[in-house]
Amino acid sequence: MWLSGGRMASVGRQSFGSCFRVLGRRGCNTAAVMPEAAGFEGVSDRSDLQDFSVCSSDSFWAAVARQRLSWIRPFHTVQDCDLSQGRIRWFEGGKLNVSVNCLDRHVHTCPERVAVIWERDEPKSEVKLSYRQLLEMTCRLGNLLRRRGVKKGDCVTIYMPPCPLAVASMLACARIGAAHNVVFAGFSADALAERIRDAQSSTVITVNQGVRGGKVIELKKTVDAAIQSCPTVQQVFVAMRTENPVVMTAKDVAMEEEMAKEDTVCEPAGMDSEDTLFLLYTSGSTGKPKGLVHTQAGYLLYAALTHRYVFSYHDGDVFSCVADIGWITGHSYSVYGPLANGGTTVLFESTPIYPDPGRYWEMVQRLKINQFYGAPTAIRLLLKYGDKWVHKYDRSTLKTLGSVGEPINTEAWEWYHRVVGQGRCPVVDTWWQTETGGICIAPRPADPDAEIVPGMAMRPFFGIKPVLMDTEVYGSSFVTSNDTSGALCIAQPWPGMARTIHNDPQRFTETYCQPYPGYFFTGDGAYRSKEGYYQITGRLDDVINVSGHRIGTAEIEDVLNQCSAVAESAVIGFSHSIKGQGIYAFVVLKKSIDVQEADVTRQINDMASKKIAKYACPDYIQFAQRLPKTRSGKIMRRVLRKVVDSELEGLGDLSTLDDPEVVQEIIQGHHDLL
Ligand code: 6R9
Repeated sequence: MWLSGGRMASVGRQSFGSCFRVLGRRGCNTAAVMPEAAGFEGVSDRSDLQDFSVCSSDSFWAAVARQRLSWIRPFHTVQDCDLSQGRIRWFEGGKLNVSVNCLDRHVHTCPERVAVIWERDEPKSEVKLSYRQLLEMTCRLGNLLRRRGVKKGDCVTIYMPPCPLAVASMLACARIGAAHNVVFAGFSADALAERIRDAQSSTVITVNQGVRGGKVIELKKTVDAAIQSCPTVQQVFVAMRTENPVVMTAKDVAMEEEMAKEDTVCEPAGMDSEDTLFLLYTSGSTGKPKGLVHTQAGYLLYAALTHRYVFSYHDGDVFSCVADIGWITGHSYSVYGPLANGGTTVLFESTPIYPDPGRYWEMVQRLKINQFYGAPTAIRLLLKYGDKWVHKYDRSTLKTLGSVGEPINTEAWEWYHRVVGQGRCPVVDTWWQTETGGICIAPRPADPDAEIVPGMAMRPFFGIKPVLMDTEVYGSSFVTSNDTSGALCIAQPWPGMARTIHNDPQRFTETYCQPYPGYFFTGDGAYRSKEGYYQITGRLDDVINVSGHRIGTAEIEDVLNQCSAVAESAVIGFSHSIKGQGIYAFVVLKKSIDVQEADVTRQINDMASKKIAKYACPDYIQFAQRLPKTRSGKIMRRVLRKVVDSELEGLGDLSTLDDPEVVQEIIQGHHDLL
């Protein structure tokens, strides 16, 4: 798998002036790399194609969009974007329907091909649905939504675990022109309510109960509690995941019963390219989650293209992304990417260790999975259980292994590659975000024998131009040299990127477009190696990543500060061997209240799981008399981070601290806690 260095030179090329050059090489193999690129003049290999996709971005995306998507009406303008203004518009004038692209066109050619394999929590009880069946399910639901008043432009909240009805719900919204807002079914009633209110949904779709790792989860009850504070909600569709009846109220609709009455044909709405396809909430550096807006054509195209080329997906392959559909990874690589490509996608409802740590690999053997896409936190967990759980099962069908959500450490990468993939499957460490819509940096596509460096995302995808900015100087120009680090930005728009933040376009511009005017700022730091490969080094803002769940420290602080005995708090991330990052909370109690620390700890954990989700509970709580603050009153998180990381040598300049003695108290408290 080791590649000659020549190919890499183009990856690291940073010159804006170097527009696409016709290299005049003979023996064109571009069609083999990417059939859509067959007509590009002067492009004779993958490296040329990468250059072309960036330098002649409009020609590239126009050709790919025409060939990959089915249009009701062709677009007249490839793009109209100005990153400095936060204006991002692709394929205007075009009309299409996303559900037709994901279903109907495959039903015409191969109705009985398996679209979805639902790997239920109960092992060996998978359910398969053909494209024809998934289309019928989607149409019945689309008709039901329409009959019950859901219109083009409405936003439906979906609170369901991964299952065919959840996929059909997403596609039914797309069919009738409604947007969806999928909320991770591990979120609490308060977190769900906040998202329903922000999205102003009048319809919620859920299941009676969820089942995960053998445990029953009361999802319908959570919805009941959430909608108490959501005046917009008029109806709740309830599907039956288990046989246990739940109390139905006047707002509730028995989903399967009502769907059975509907027709299996549903007229698809003609949607403009830039109509909203979905909202998806994600954490930022303030307490309030951001509802990122993704639109129709550009998102679908980018999800489909990255799915096919990053994972080398071929017709007939079985693709398995084990992320929950409540995250962007589930949207792009369990649902939209694979289905737009007419693929077979596995929906995973369980956990990596249920009923035992062989679950993934037993599933790979039974379902003959060809591409497996998972999170480093799960790989690190499984690694600790030993190789025997992997060796027990036949993994010879596997061709590509993927990793997403957080940096993958070398030990986990090596184990994934050597033990799971028997050293013969490329491991693609894929970097991207809710904001980017799809994978932006990954080792593939590249020549099949191209080098892959452990723990590095490496190469930009077609049309992506990463740049590194000097973190000390906001608004500065990008760094051109290699073997350097900086703030990761993307220099030009691509079709999959989020368009705005629902209800808060100004926050979108401020967060992503203004820090480095004219560039999309990702919030991550990255290193570019001598060869021009990218490695993500972590967030530059106050966002941490717990087991792949992205969460703002401000969100957790918000909750802690609501506990009656808490005067103030500061939350930071620390390095954790399985979760990637853990949560460390510094808490100052109110002097006026007499409480036991153990009671406050209990209250904090209850509040964090009630207001956000279980993963938001702190791993450590350090009670302190006061926090280190600057004279202007800002908590010096840098100092807290250094103390927790035991880097006492590098505490840095403490001269702006109001009272430097606090630092000694904090160090002592940390010492006592461990
Ligand atoms: C897809 C997804 C995005 C943040 C992102 C970064 C981190 C994602 C990564 C990675 C290192 C990778 N991240 N992939 N860090 N290597 N391969 O995870 O979206 O939930 O929005 O999180 O996750 O910090 O900025 P999202």
